[in-house]
Amino acid sequence: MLTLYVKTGCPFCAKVLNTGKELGIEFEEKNIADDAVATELVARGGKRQVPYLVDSEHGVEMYESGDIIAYLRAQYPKH
Ligand SMILES: N[C@@H](CCC(=O)N[C@@H](CS)C(=O)NCC(=O)O)C(=O)O
Repeated sequence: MLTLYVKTGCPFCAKVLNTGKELGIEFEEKNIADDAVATELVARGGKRQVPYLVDSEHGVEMYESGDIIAYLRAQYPKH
């Protein structure tokens, strides 16, 4: 399962979501507009910054849109 923490209007999040669309990946999106989600993100990753990816299948979690996109392309290439 792939979870992506996002924020409405965040261009870095949009870049990751567009790459996901291109690769045919579905994310569970969690929006930090909800304070409980923002608190969950900080507890999980250590800071309030989106996008933040959680790939529970592979035990991978990361910030930084460029790193997330590179990871998705490597781990989930389009078939
Ligand atoms: N270098 C980061 C920049 C991410 C960034 O600046 N995210 C902003 C939203 S666009 C953020 O998390 N701001 C904190 C907040 O909105 O609370 C990336 O490429 O992912």
